[in-house]
This record gives sequence, structure tokens and C-alpha cells, in this order.
Amino acid sequence: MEKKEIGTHLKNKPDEWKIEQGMHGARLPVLDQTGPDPEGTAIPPQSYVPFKDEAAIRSVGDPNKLFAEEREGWAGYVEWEEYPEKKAKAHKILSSQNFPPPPEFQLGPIPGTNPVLEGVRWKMWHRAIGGALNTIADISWETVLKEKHPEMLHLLQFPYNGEPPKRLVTAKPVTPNPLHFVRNHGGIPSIDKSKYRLDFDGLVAKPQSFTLDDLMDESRFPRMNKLVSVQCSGTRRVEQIALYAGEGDEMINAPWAEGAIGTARWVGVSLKKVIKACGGLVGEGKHLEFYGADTYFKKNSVMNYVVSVPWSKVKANEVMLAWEMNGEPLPKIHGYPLRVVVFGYIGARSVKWLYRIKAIENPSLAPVQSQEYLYFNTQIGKHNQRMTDGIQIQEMPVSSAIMSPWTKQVVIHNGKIHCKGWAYSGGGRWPERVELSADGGFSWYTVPTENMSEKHRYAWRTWEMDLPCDVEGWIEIVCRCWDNSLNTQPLQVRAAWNWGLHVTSSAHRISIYSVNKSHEITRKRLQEFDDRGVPFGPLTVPTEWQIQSWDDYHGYFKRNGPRDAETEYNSRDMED
Ligand SMILES: Nc1nc2c(c(=O)[nH]1)N[C@H]1C(S)=C(S)[C@@H](COP(=O)(O)O)O[C@H]1N2
Ligand SMILES: [Mo]
Repeated sequence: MEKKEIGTHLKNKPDEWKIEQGMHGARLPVLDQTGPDPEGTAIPPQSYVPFKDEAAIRSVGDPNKLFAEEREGWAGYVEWEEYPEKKAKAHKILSSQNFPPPPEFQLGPIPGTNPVLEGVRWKMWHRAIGGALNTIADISWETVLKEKHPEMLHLLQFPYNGEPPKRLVTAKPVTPNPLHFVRNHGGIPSIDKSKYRLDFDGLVAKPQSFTLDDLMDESRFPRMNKLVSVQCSGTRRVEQIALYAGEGDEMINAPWAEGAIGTARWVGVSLKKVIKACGGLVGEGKHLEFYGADTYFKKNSVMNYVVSVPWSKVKANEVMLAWEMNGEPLPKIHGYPLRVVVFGYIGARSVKWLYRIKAIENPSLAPVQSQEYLYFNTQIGKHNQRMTDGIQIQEMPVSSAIMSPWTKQVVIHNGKIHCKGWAYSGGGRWPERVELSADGGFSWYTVPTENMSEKHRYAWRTWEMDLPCDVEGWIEIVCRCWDNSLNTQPLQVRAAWNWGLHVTSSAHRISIYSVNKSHEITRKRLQEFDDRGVPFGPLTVPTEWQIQSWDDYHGYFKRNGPRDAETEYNSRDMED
């Protein structure tokens, strides 16, 4: 008989069990019950057959001329919005070739690397355009290494997305610059301050430009100095991903944890005053469109990073043009030399490397405003979404997070678990009360006010608390915040899950294994581990030694009766 290698005659794939159990969701075939019976076996990973029409690409022209630096002293800035023909040429280059598919990291394991994701396609896109963008990925990474803390968690190498590790997120109520999270959609431009200018146009009475010195001239514009938290709408996205996958990574939906929020003291001028210096808005001018010098890629098209905010927000002096961050000039990576800081709004409106402000009639049609950062209903997704199904995210809702302990952690304590975290509310509201529960959200303890950092209208509050906890074993610690308007957080992630995986503002839940040393038996048991020099963790490793003496065992049953109810087993009935 022919010898067969074990398993080769089977149809099953080696990882079929994992696929069946939903652990490789990306390889599950779509089950179309409206069509013919499906095969039922796993689909292979996405294949990629490279294609490149060199002739078509060459016919576009010399990238060094076409996509040259726009201005002297502005490296990495290609102007797109003023030149539709240039956009068309870039589009031709990008659509005359293909690029590898984005890595799947939601329906399978998230890579255990740092950087977690590399951004291969973004690097390729920038290089494919060439010109001023040719080496921007390398330059940007050098800037990361120079300006950011060595312990940053790099979620995406390029465009750079990074957040501090949990233990550093709330180490200080004001985030040190090297630890402030970074969310980029493109490369980092290098702009010479002396060559900098900001242009105002559109529906303003007197379109004009300002140098940085103009804006810094206190005889023209009063200084503004504010402590403001900037929060990315992707903060805590990893909790939505863990539950249900959402929009893939066309828009680089990095698996952010709780660190995509940072608080800084910003110095600059109120945009309102500068608009006034431009003679105010005219006609139907009701929104201000901000232009960033970096290049943004979407569906084979290129553009600058553009968003808008309503005039009402500007009028309330809640939009700052900032050049200073915590007493230093803006770091390059945070928008040097000038950025927007929109108080209480989603971070996406706080445009970095700002070069132009245009007054317009309606909210910007740029993708970041109208096609992305949309907050959908749970029934909206890949199968049915329209732009108008989503709420364009502006003011951020009340939110909070636990930074210590960490989920799945074994915590040994004396009846109180020390917890730390942050709480924030957008729209000019602030955390008024933070509450913790050690029982999944049935009963709540208030974080004492003296354990919270100062109140500020536009900033988070860091907090810490000894949370009473008598019980042992797995418990769920939950944190929620009430802001000054008494808004609070949905209790479950699912309640606010959305296709874009934005604004994970539900009460933050962590599971920890409570070991309460104030209980005598627990104290003694831990002592035993200590005496034997055996580590208590990992929790799941069985203990090597006998946990109770046989004397103890027999004594117990003597005192309390045997295991079974036949208490007269050995009595006279037997003898009869
Ligand atoms: N020009 C420009 N501005 C930008 C972005 C960008 O990619 N380009 N990202 C935005 C987003 S989504 C966020 S959350 C904040 C992050 O600011 P930070 O990197 O200084 O923390 O910047 C915003 N401003
Ligand atoms: Mo963001």
C-alpha cells in the first residue's frame, strides 16, 4: 500500500481549527446564503500580483520638476490644492501601478513588534510620487527618533503614529513634549521659521499673509496661553478592535490604546483676532478651512491635509494658532513652526504645519472632514455606508481610562487596589467626578477630589485612588467620568461600537485577578511561595507542591462529617 504522509489526504488546512473558532477571521470565506452552496474551506491570504506601467509613468514627466518643493525653506511641502493638473499627474502615476494590500491586523493577531505596523504602502506611495516626497519617510522617522521619548510605542512607522506606554501616559498632569502622542497622515515637513508665512483667503474682507513675527507682535495680537488636551478620536480603538473589526486600514486606523491623548500648555494667538485683522468674514463665510503642508493619500489621489471648523468655534476664542508647546517652540513633529489647536474638538482639526486658512461657506469637502472621522450607527459599515450616515466628529464626549493596573494583571493588595488614570471631556466641559467600580459597574466609589489634578476648562484631569476590594479572583474594575454637565459614559464598548472605530468613550473596563493579602489564608499562602522561592505568576502555572496536609484533610472530615450523605454507612444496619 502507498504510504501517505499524515494529514496530506485531508482537505483541512493546518490552522483550520483556529479558523473555525474565529481566530483567523480574515481567512473565513464569506458565507453567501443567497447564492449557491459555498465550498466552506478557508480562503488563502490576500495575494498580490505587482503591476507597473513604466511607460505610462514616464510619460507623466520628471517628478523632480513636477513635484518639487513649493517654497524655498519649506522642505517636504508639495502644494496640491492650487494645482489640479499636478494632482491629475500624481493620480496617473499612482493608478498606473499597484501596491501591496494593507496588512490585516484586526481579525488576526496584532503584530508584536515596535513599530507595530510599518506603513509599507505609504512609503511606496510617497516614493512613487518622488520629487520632494521621495525621502520623506526616512526623514520623518529620523525626526521621531530625535524628538520622541525612546519608550514610545510606535503603532505605525510611517506616517508616524505613536503613543506613550501606559505607565507614562499620566505620570504627569501636563504631558512632556517627547511623550505627547503623535498622529500623522503623511510625512513631516521641515519649515524654516524665517521663511514661514500664513496665507488667509476666501471669504475674508482683506486676504493677506502673516509672518510668524507678525503673529507674535503683541501690539497687534494679544498672547493666548492655555492648557489644552488634544485627543485623537482613535483613542482606545484597540477595545473596539478586540470586540469587532471595523474599517480596515486604508486610513491607517492604528490600534491606539489609551495614550492617544496629551495635554500641553500652548502659547499663540486666538484665530478670531487674526480674522479680525483680515477685516472679518464676508458674504456667506461661516467656516474656516485649515491647510497643512503634508501630503495626504487617498484612493490614488494626493492632496494636502485639510479640515475645517465653524466660525462660531473661532468666535468663542477656542481656536488658537500656536507656536509654543510647554515653553518650547513647537517640535517639528507637532507642527513647527505653527499649528492650530482647537479646544475641546477631535484632534484631527488641530492642523499642524499650517500654511493657509480659507474662509468658506460650508464645512470642508476634504476627506478628513467629510469622508473620514465619521461616527456611524452600529448597522452602518462596508456593505452600506454613505458619508451622510456618519456624524462628522467635532466636540469630543466625556471619557476616561485606567492606566494602572493593566487588564489581565494579577494584583496583590491589602484590601485596596491602587488605581491611576485620566478623565477628559470635550467641548469646554471638564471632569467633575471620576468613579471606580470593583464589581463590573454595580457599585461605584468616587475618586476623592484631592486625588485629582486641577480643573481646567479644556484639559483632562489625572487621578488616582485606593479602590476598596475585599473579593479575590477575577474582578472587573470599571472607570467612568461625569463631566460638569453631568454627561457620563456608555457602560459597554458595544453600545457605541462603530465602523470607523472612532471615539471609544465607553466606561473603561479591565479584568484583574485580585489577591487580597489582608485575608489570613492568602497571606500565609503567598508566604509559602516566598519561602520556597517560587514566583506566584504566571497565574495559570500549576503549583508544584501539595497544598494541604493529609492531617488537615482528615481532621476536617472528622469534624464536619464525610463527603457523602450516607452518614450511617458503618452502623449496625450493615451488620443486620
Ligand atoms: N497637517 C496635519 N495636521 C494634523 C494631522 C496630520 O496628519 N497632518 N493629524 C491630525 C490628527 S488626526 C490629530 S489626532 C492631531 C494629533 O496631534 P499631535 O500629533 O500633535 O499629537 O493632529 C492633527 N493635525
Ligand atoms: Mo486623530
